[in-house]
Amino acid sequence: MKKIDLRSDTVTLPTRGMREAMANAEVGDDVFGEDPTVNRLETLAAEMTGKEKALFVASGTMANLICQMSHCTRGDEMILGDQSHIFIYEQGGSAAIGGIHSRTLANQKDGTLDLNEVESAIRGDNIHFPRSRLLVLENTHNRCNGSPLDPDYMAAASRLAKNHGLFLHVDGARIFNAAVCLRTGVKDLLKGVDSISFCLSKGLSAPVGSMVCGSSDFIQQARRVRKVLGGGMRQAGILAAAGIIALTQMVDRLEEDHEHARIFAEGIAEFDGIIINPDDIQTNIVFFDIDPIKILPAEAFVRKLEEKGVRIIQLGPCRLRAVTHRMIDRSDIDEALTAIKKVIES
Ligand code: TLP
Repeated sequence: MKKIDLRSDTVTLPTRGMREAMANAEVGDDVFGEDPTVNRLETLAAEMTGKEKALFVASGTMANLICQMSHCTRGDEMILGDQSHIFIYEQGGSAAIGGIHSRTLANQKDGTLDLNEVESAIRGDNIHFPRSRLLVLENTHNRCNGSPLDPDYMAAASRLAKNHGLFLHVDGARIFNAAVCLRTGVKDLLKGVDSISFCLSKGLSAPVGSMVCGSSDFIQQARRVRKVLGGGMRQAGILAAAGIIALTQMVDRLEEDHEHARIFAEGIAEFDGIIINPDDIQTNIVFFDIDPIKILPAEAFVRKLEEKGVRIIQLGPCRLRAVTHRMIDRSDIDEALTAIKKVIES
């Protein structure tokens, strides 16, 4: 049976062009800075984000941790959203490995933090307090329906951070989805940002890897942190070759994923017992709630849907998520909607 895998955009497979580029990549030892393909990818990522330098790393989780540990020393505090990936899904590595204290604020529905609340959370100089050092935003915001944070908000957050001597890090795992959705340049979203991490291996379809971008000094420190985390790779050009294709050929097509997500959201909104406002869906992530009385408990719903060849994931007692990506075409969306209808009716 054909599988329609909507669990995540991380399931995208490399394209044929990526595989060819990987097979033919010119490589060297990247810990010595001698891998020409990694160097090309890093130059490209820095250019595209408007930062001085970039660093190729193994994953989004590693990228975020490297950024936190490059900005903060042990005992420093970072302010971040209570729905952020860093806070919820990164095993508390900030504290466990980085010794960084998390001050969480409620994410608003659109993924932003209330900047007045951020300002109130910044600590004064007091021997009892940790030092406020870092503000973290997520763009797009995964758990807030993949919402994009717009350039005005990003600029306001950056001004606030600067006025109070804080660094601003953006977990931009899906920053290209944000830029495509808002029809703006990634550079415009990141103007006042000190560091950005983004993933090559989600909608952009590379098999492995994330980028960290920032100033030259910051990246020098990030390179040290990557090494202590065991992330210094050797002939990594084999992976970077796919990353170059991800950045040069895969960005514009993200719009198609957003369109599919929108059609899917509008489709499921028609079903009694599924709770979603399709207007909340702007990029490729569709969160929705299921009424366990009218339909089925979420776990059973996911299981029954999987029996029909459609995979989604449960991310809360009644909360489900479907993500569109390159391996999903328009007919898959229709098939997924038909399968959901059948499960509801059965
Ligand atoms: N997100 C994954 C899961 O971990 C939930 C997904 O399927 O969405 N930042 C954000 C905003 C992310 O969504 C993710 C991955 C990461 C960082 C971590 O990236 P990886 O998986 O490369 O460590």
